[in-house]
Amino acid sequence: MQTDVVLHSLDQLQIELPSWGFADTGTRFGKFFQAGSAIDTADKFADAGMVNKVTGCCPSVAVHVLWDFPKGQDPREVSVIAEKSGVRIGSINPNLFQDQAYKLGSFGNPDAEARAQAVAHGIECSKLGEAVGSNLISYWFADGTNYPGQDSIRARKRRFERCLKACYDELASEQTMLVEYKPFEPAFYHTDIADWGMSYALCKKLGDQAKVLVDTGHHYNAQNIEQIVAWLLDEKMLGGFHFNDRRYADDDLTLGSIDPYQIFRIFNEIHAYAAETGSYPDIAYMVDQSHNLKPKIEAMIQTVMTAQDLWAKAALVDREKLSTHQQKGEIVDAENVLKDAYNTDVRPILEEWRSGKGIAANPLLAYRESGYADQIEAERTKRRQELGLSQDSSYA
Ligand code: PSV
Ligand code: MN
Repeated sequence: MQTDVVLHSLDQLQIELPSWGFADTGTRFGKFFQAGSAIDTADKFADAGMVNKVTGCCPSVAVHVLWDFPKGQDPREVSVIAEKSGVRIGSINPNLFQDQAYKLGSFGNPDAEARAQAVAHGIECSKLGEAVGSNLISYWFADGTNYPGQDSIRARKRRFERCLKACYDELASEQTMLVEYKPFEPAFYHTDIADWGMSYALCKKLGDQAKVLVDTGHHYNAQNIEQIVAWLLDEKMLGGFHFNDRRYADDDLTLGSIDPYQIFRIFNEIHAYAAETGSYPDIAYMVDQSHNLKPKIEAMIQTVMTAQDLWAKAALVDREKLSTHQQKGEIVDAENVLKDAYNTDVRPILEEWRSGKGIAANPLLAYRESGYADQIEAERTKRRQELGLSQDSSYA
């Protein structure tokens, strides 16, 4: 087994956690509350810090501007809070979907005033990123239409081009704009950036600082995501991932819970690219999950452990052997090279990597034994009472 190769590859996998994964959230039908859920941004960082502590690979937290930066507070104070919990602020996520002005969209809205508001928010997010030392502005749009004829698809596309450009032009030189796509929801007839090709076309027009973000849940059933990843890598247009799994739509299930082999195949493309070019591409690996039923912190640790497990397996693919079989058209053998790697038990290597970092062999167990869950349940229940908050008064 090529242990060194895997150990080195694990050092490349830093996974960003979403601040919105620690607060009470739910489906549009209702929420099920957890006593230990985060009340405020400091709680979210503390919980993310705990996940980072036991996994050793989650040093940053994605933030949602509207939910994590209370109006009037100096954003730098928010980064100080993050640092106290042993994490830093990662990608900045503008919120271009909750304000009433966005009923007909943000960048695609037929109303120029609504578009101007959206652009101003995008620019504000880049400035905020600069203030807190974040280089990633991650755009997701709820934009689209619900009915044929509701708006001109091409006119909306051009509005998007103009608005994105206005935000892009204000990026600091070290910032990257990530553009996420999604085929449907909340818009149900057409989404303005429905797939990777649309995101790619927009980013290409903007310039080198714009890249495509692949949310694994934002595809139709049976879509070959690893092919999209391979193409984007080859075109140097892959900026980041939002990790989750899906069975039907954008289900935000735990990574690899439904189709772990798919995640393995995606990671395999990244390792193949690294083997060919000599270095790992600069990609932001981010979780986009918000658990309603599972205990939130445990679910996050489970996700990170699954990502590492599948990443390590994919790093084990024997590239030389694979290439030889591919050249000779030995299809069964080529496929088996992938299967052999996938079926390898990599837990001993993961334990070795963790022991090198001075962390426990089993992060989930370490978390359970830490007593953190009991502690935050008691403390946050008491704080809710003191503040006179009902359970669903958390920010997000
Ligand atoms: C939308 O479904 C999405 O995937 C976007 O990334 C958002 O930023 C995130 O979920 C949280 O709303
Ligand atoms: Mn996402």
